[in-house]
Amino acid sequence: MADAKRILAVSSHVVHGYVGNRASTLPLQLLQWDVDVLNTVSFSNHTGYTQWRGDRHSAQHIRDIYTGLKMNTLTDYDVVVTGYIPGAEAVREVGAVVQELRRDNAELGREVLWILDPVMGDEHKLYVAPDVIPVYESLLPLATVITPNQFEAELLSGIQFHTAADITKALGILYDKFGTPNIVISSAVTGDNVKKDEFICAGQTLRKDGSLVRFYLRLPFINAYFTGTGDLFASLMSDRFWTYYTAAKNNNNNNTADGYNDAELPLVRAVEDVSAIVQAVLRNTADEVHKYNVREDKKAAETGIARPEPGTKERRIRDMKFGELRLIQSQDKIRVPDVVVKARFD
Ligand code: PLP
Ligand code: PXL
Repeated sequence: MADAKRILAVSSHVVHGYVGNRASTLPLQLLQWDVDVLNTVSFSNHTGYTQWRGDRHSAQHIRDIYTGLKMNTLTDYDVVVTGYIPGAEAVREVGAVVQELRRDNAELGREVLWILDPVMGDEHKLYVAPDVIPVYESLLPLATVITPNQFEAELLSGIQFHTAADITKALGILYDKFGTPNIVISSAVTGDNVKKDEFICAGQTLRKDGSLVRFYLRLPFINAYFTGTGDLFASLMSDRFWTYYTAAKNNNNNNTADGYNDAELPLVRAVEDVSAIVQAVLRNTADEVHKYNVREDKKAAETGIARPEPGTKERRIRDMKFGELRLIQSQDKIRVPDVVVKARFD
């Protein structure tokens, strides 16, 4: 039997639905990871519903939980993935915890990868406190992989994405500012030179010789907005990047600069796999949402009782739960992705 793969997932807990750690845990377990789950908040549901109850956990709570793990020598992780942490102090504490556990592991000759999803907002809106931004800026240089979405990449680079060239420019700026060796902008939609039915996932990885490789995937746009997609993306990146990175580390018998062709670089292969899985989950989810809408429209026509107007609170309360990611229903695609879109290089 292969050694156990251990990951610490630091993100939100919701009682209902699939965001944060609730979007990460099942996929990682399906991929054979022992997942340790450190929750940064405990909410009834995600905040996109606009109404929720529950608490944020303090920086002290996060530290306490880590201390308990450490007392029992449970901190020998292969990977840490961090996501939704809505307060600056808590982000700072998570940063301190990751640095400490990396130091402890390094003493034992173990490398701990850090997949850092700088969760700050989406769709032009910040959904964490603004003082979280500088804390993330201080942590990005320490991460192995960062996975900002478009909003976060624009915020951190200071570049608005009007064209695909802006995405490339932002990747360069992010590297100049933070030096993170692996950067993935999980999804971006630009105005003019991208077809309406596509979006871009773009990445940049540092080769051993110090050069940067940039790549992008043009993926079919699924016309629906789902919460938890970024969390799913980051957790799957943790699995795939670790897998390809570890294989690359253990195999140096190739003749290119770091033993790999560009198309075989760990980040490139990871992004291809992860995009395929996320697309499959979103397609399943969008199909179910469509069926739900057809059903509701039919019911409204039959009963003569109209559905609440789109955009109203009443409609949101009714519909939101049908937009939760269909993870359990997508487990075959999570285990074995169907990669059809390959990376292209600038
Ligand atoms: N770089 C990035 C990040 C892109 O997204 C694209 C196109 O989508 C390009 C470069 C260049 O694309 P093309 O060669 O299709 O013009
Ligand atoms: O997917 C980001 C996210 C994670 N966790 C919680 C959220 C959100 C976004 O709304 O509310 C609790």
